[in-house]
Amino acid sequence: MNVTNIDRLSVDTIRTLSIDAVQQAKSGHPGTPMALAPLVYTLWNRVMRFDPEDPIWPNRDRFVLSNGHASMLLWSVLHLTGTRAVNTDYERLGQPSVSLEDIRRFRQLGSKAPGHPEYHWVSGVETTTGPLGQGVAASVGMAIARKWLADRYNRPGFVIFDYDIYAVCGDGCLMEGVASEAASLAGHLGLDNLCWIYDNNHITIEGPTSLAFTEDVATRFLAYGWNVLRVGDANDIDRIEQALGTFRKTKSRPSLIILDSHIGYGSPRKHDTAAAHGEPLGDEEVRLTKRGYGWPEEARFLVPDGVREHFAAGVGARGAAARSEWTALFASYRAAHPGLASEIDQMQRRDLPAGWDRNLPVFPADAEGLAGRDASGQVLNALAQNIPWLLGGSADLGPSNKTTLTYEGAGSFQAGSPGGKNLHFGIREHAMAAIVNGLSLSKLRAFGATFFIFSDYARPAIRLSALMELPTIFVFTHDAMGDGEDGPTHQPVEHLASLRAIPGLVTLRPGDANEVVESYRYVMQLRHEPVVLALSRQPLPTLDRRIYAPATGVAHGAYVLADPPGGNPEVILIASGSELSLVVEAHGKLLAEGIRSRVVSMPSWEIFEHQTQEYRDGVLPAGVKARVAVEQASTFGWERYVGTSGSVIGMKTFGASAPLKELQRKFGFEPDRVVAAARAQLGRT
Ligand SMILES: Cc1ncc(C[n+]2csc(CCOP(=O)(O)OP(=O)(O)O)c2C)c(N)n1
Ligand SMILES: [Mg+2]
Repeated sequence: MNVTNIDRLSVDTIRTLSIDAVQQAKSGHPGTPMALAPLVYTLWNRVMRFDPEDPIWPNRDRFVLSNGHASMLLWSVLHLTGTRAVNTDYERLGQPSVSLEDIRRFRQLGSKAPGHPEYHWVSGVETTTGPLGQGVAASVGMAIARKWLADRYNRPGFVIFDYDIYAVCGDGCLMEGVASEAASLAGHLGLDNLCWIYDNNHITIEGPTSLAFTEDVATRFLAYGWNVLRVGDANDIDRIEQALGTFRKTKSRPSLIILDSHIGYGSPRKHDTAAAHGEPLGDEEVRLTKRGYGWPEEARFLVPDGVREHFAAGVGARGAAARSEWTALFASYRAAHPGLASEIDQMQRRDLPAGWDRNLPVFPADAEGLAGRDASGQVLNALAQNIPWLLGGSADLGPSNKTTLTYEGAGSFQAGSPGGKNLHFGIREHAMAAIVNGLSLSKLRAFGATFFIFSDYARPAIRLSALMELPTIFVFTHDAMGDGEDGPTHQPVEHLASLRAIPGLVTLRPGDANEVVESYRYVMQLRHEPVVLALSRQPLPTLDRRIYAPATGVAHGAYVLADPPGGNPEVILIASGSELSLVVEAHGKLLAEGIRSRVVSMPSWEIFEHQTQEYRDGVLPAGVKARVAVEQASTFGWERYVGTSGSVIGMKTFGASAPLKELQRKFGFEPDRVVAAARAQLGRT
């Protein structure tokens, strides 16, 4: 074996930093970093093309720690490699991404060594992990993105994108369904730039995996079409390096490296036990473990001389050389292919290309109208032609969601056609959302689609997109009872309320075709916020904007669509989506009765909350207490806008299977109900 002292010293530095940080924090997960230190060391210092001076260099290899509880592995290696910080304006800063002081303050407020890897918080973290399975699933999106980027931008003599994606995962990740969905798709797509390394330690929190996880993982992945490799000793760094080399030579298949390891390696009493998973070793055990490693027993947070230099000579030198070679290549690429080079620049900064909103449709007034999903399909097709790196797809509902890009040359993303812009996620909503996150992390603009009801199947990844501050786009159609005969299994009720509760996520439920256009116009300009678009299945009347306020009001989240003659309203009707035209009709009836109503279109609570107090007071004047909100969804939360004395016409039960007209009658979504509620608000019954 070619294990030198400095290899061993570097590995044990990762181990002991992890042990000390967990011990100091009195919380955390020491066992897995102790076991996987040789893997992370080998991958980073011998294999990965990553320049610590520039952790956002576009052609770097990606490292995903899907078993995010082992975060000390990442904090150790980011520290030891001297990885530099980057700010939100993509500027490279002089200071370290993770300092030794941060590690001393592991899991403390403000430390750059938090409990789990957090993308928006620490430079060098490629994706937020902790909810098991999400990291590996997002890595599939990264691998798809890399294939797409290479197809579009590489040219003869110019290999601009050839990076690889490495993801480390444990038993937990591989038990999670989202990982199975993602692995199945990765196998189908033959993503040979993707390598998962499975920490096969037979331990989870409750004890040995014999309690609940006895399947043959290798056979399962072979069945998915993966190349499966095995390393029988997690301390054998040469064998690990060899397996990683085999991955790099493997064509047409993703690779799974099954690494047999021992959690809590080196701890005399906790080795191979669940006790090593999630609690500090304890002072006495720390001493014994360090003694076993041949480490000074009393030293804390020790980085021996030569270790940082060793990382600098390994990953540091290799990464710097690769990046400077790439930078020179990119300079000549810019001369040869200026258009493509500037696309890459814009994409990296999440800028939009000139003319990105060219040819967006304008819909004429039409009582019959158009379904939200149909308007969305037209807009997406226009945008995808204007923005080369806008792509996406549906979880097998493209024809229903109207998200299929149908223009000449849009193409289908497959192993043999990696330039296609239509992704086919199959019926895998959870993986779809995680993959869309992975595409967004790779700086593509990506959307994923399904029925609104099945947003539940994608919710954990939607939440992470908000936590990571990624501009992912979720296109959810069949947003209410317009689904009709499909019945309560397909009729969303609580979904808007629950998604509105996710911090940082923008929800948009446009009320007619022109509001759909303006929603996309707003969405495309976001850089750090994910969006859920809730769109109707059924046609919605296209409002006559010569009579009503322009749909550009969508950019304020809510706007006054109509007022009584001379203004000065006495009652406010608020609606979103399919209920907008309903309140417009009620407004007409109220005016005829001499009741001065105002109509507020409110497609997005969150965007409205971003407006100035003055603007919000202008739309919802405090003096007008008589208010009626109408939305075919849970009434939960509408008190915020109608007050405790206001009226909300919404859903308090599940829906039912019946034609839409009957459902509207049964659940009260009719103009006369709105008129009655408005009268009642004014005390005129
Ligand atoms: C979705 C999800 N469910 C549960 C948890 C809580 N949890 C954290 S680690 C863990 C056990 C993971 O076992 P394994 O992946 O084998 O990790 P090891 O203990 O071997 O490091 C669990 C259940 C989680 N983080 N995410
Ligand atoms: Mg395990």
